[in-house]
Amino acid sequence: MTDEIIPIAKATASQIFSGPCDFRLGISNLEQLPPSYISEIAFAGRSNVGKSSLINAVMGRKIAHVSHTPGRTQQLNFFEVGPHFWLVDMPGYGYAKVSKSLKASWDGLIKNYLVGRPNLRVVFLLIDSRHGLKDSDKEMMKMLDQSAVAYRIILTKSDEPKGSELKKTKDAVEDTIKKHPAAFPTALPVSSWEKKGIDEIHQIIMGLI
Ligand SMILES: Nc1nc2c(ncn2[C@@H]2O[C@H](COP(=O)(O)OP(=O)(O)OP(=O)(O)O)[C@@H](O)[C@H]2O)c(=O)[nH]1
Ligand SMILES: [Mg+2]
Repeated sequence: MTDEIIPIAKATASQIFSGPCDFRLGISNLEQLPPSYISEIAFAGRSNVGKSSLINAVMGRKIAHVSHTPGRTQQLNFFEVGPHFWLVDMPGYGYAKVSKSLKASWDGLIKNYLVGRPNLRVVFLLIDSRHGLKDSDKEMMKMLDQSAVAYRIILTKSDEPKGSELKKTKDAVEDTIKKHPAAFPTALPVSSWEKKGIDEIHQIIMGLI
C-alpha cells in the first residue's frame, strides 16, 4: 500500500516545488498585509539561523536573500508558489545588534502576523542545531502555543555538529517540545547546504495544502 502511495505524492511534490515561484511583496507593517485567501507556510527563527537558505533549498533556487551578517531579512517577504500556497520569509528575532526601536518593530510585526493570520497552516520554527533552544525561542514557542498556531521545530545546519552532538541536541529539544501543545512532537534536522531533510519538508507542506 505504502509503496503505491509514496511515488504518486512525490511526483506531485516535484511538480509543485519545481514549478513557478515568484517574490510577491515585502512588508514592514501589517497594514500592507495582503488578503488571506491562500494557504501560507512561514519560516521563523532567530537571526542567522538559516530561514532564507532553507526557503531557497525547499524551492531549489535562489529566491530569498542569504547573508553571513545577522539581520539580513528585514521584512515579511511573501513568495507565491504557483496557485498552491505562499511561503513567508520572516525577519529573525533575538538579534541584539539592531536598535531597540527597530527590534521592537520587527518583534511586533512577527508576533502580530503569527497570531492574526487564519490562513497560516504551519510555522517552521528553525533552531540552530549547534546551539539548541535559546530563551527567545522558548518565548516564541509560548506565544505560538497561546495563539494555537501549529508549529514544527526544524534543526538547521545539521551538517555542522558531530552525529552524537546532533542527537543530544535533538533529544533535548524534543524533551522540551513535549510540553508545548501546539508543537509537532519531533524535531527535524535539515541542512540547506547538503539538501538534507528537504524531501521531508516537501511532504509536510504537501500534507497541509
Ligand atoms: N553550515 C551551514 N550553514 C548554513 C546553512 N544554511 C544557512 N547557512 C549559513 O547561515 C548564514 C545565515 O543564513 P540565512 O539563510 O541568511 O539566515 P536567516 O535566518 O535568513 O538570517 P536573517 O534573515 O538575518 O534572520 C549564512 O552564512 C548561510 O550560508 C546550512 O545548511 N549549513
Ligand atoms: Mg533571512
